[in-house]
This record gives sequence, C-alpha cells and structure tokens, in this order.
Amino acid sequence: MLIYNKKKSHLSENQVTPESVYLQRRQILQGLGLGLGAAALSAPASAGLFDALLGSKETKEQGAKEVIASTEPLTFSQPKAYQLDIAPTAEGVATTYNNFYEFGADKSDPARYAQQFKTKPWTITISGEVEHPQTIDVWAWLEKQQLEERIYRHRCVEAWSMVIPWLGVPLSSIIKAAKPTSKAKYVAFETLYDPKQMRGQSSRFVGGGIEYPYVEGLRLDEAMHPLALLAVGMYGKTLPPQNGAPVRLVLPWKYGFKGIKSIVNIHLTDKQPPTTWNKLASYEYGFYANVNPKVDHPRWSQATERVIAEGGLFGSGRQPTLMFNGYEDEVASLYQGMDLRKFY
Ligand SMILES: Nc1nc2c(c(=O)[nH]1)N[C@H]1C(S)=C(S)[C@@H](COP(=O)(O)O)O[C@H]1N2
Ligand SMILES: [Mo]
Repeated sequence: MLIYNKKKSHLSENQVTPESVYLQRRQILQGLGLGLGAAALSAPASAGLFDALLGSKETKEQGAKEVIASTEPLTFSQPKAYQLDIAPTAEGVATTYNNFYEFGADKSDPARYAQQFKTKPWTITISGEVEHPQTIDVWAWLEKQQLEERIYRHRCVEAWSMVIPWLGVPLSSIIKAAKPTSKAKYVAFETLYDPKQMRGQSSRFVGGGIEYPYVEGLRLDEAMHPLALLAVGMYGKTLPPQNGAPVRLVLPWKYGFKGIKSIVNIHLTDKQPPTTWNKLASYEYGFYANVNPKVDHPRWSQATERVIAEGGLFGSGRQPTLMFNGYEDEVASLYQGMDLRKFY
C-alpha cells in the first residue's frame, strides 16, 4: 500500500502530464524577461499571470521560485568526444524540473526548497575494500581537478529526457586513487542524511516514503567506465543544490535515478549493495537500471520518451528511446552474456 502511494507520487507528473503547461509557463516567463534567475514574481503574482495567459486554474507548480542559488563559474576543457549535436535543455528548465526527493516529490520542490542547502564545507569518505581509505575535502580537491564538459543525454525512468552539459571528472579517478583491493567488486554511494536541512527526510509524506539516506550502487567495472562521471557542475558553473551539489553521479546509459546526488560516502565492497528504488519496488526498479527500450516498466512503456530538449513548448515532443540511451557502442560489452530482461 505504502509502496503504491510512493510510486504514485514518483510518477505524478508522468501520469498527469502537466509538462506542456509547465513549459508554457517557463516560456511565458522567459518571454517576459522574468525567467531564470528573476525572483521578481511572488507566488500569488505569478499564479495570476499564468492564469491570465493560460486560462489555467492549476496552481500546483506556480509557487516555485525562479531563483538559482549561488553557483560559481568553473574552468574546464571540452573534449570533442563528449560534445553532442543536440541542443542542451534550457538551463532554467534543467534547474527547476528536478527529482530530488529529499526536498519533496514534486518536480518544482527541489528548486524551491533546496536554496539554503549548505554545501560548504563538504567531505566525501572513501572506505571499505580499498588500500587507501580517505576523507576528501571536496572544495580543496576540486581546485586540483581538470574538469571536462560532457554533454550527455539524461533519461529518467519516468520516460522523459533532457540533454545536459555536465562538468566533472571520471568517477574512475577518485576510485583509482583509493586503490581498490582484489576483493572490491561493487561500489556503494550514499547521499547526505540531514533531516534538518532536507525536509523530505523528516517526513515520510514529503519525502515520498523513501528510506533515507538515498543509496545507490554500481559494479566496479561500471564505475570504472570512462562515461561514468563524478559531476561538480553544469552549464559552466558549480551545481545548484537542486541538481545535487556539490558532487553527484552521472551515468548517461542508465536511468536517472542511478545518478545519486549530494554524495557523502563511497564504499567499496564484495557484495552487491542495496539501492533506494530497488528497495522500494524491486519488480519495477532493478539494480542495473540500464536504459532499454525493449524492457518496459511494469506500468508503462520505455520504448519512447518525452523530450525536454530545448525547454520550449515547440522543442518538446516524443522520440524513440535508444538502447543504453544511445551509448550502446561504449557500454554494451559490460553486459555481454547477461539476460537484460532478468537484470533490468
Ligand atoms: N539523493 C537523490 N539522488 C537522486 C534523486 C533523489 O531523489 N535523491 N533522484 C534521481 C532521479 S529519479 C533523477 S531522474 C535524477 C534527476 O537529476 P536532475 O534533477 O539533475 O535532472 O536524480 C537522481 N538522483
Ligand atoms: Mo528519474
């Protein structure tokens, strides 16, 4: 029963499909020069504006603040191999249409409720089956990194997609530095647990019924794959809190929920670690969660996706979902000989 409610809230936007309305609102704001970064409209004012322009009585998402919390510019290279011939999703959409249940289960909740999230100081521990366990001071570590921009397709299990220019370093670099032992077969990741800051962690109702902290995991060879990115920024700047500041995973061939946000622990182990959505509903969300148009979610098709490519009303549409989200050439060998229906 609880699980069903939870899943319903995970999917609320998918089932109600308010996205065209949502995007229309964004476009109107942008058209008026009031979009991204403009805190000009109070919730009641914007509600009135939208109602007038759209003839809509819907008010659910209208209170979301058009504020992007303080982000700082980063220096990075742009390796050719990771650029894409597709226009990225508008920054104002990618930073206001989020899944980050620690701040609430609505798409607009993270941008609205994560602005005061403290990301300084921040440490990440690396422990378990490693020769050099360590505690990394993230901001000091970041100074020494050579960041790359990687424009990746981003496919949520809810069947929508974006294109996002991330900044980060290969996940392999941080794992290699800790020197995995021969027993290390998996890598477990954990998000910060701080109910005082994360309203979803102090209320089952707000947090979608998830058992916190949010946890994720990868096989070691997946974690070492060059596409696996430890992201610290997007759109040329540090990550805003709603997108997982200060450090998150980005795994473009997997469903978005594998891309765990605001990481504090990385633990190498010999056993497959538990993962948040799998614990909630194992028949719906597997450990692997590789994007696969041929393996449907029990309650909807994964063959196509709603594109939120340019963020505008006219840029939205449906397109076929690609095997491994378009990264088949790069990652298929990781799963050779595996039954992908069984290991979904
Ligand atoms: N800690 C944590 N990480 C998380 C989530 C979450 O709720 N909590 N949601 C996941 C899901 S379902 C998706 S689609 C992506 C969304 O990332 P974005 O908001 O940057 O697009 O984050 C993933 N990482
Ligand atoms: Mo997702």
